[in-house]
Amino acid sequence: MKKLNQQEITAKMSAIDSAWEIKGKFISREFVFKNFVEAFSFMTAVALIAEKSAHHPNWENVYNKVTISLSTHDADGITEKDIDLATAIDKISNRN
Ligand code: H2B
Repeated sequence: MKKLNQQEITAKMSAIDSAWEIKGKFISREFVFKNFVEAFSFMTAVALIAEKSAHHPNWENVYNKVTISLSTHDADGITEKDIDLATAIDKISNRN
């Protein structure tokens, strides 16, 4: 999977939620939920998709907040796989 250049990243980011930000080699977004159970159930849904697509998030959970950072380790940067996972994550977060 080929690493996207800055211009490609900017173009592809117009298709995902505007809350995603470029942070170095990652695209990153914070999600805020009502409580820990809501946050963790979101993480469970994301985990299943990540495992299915063999592409996994870096993330942090503090009570009702989940911060997700996506990057492709194998490419040492942001690829189409990160955009695809971000798209799937946005869909999950819009379910409730
Ligand atoms: N996740 C992420 N975020 N980047 C990768 O390069 C990556 C991964 N590689 N999950 C996958 C696993 C690879 O190691 C396996 C063999 O598919």
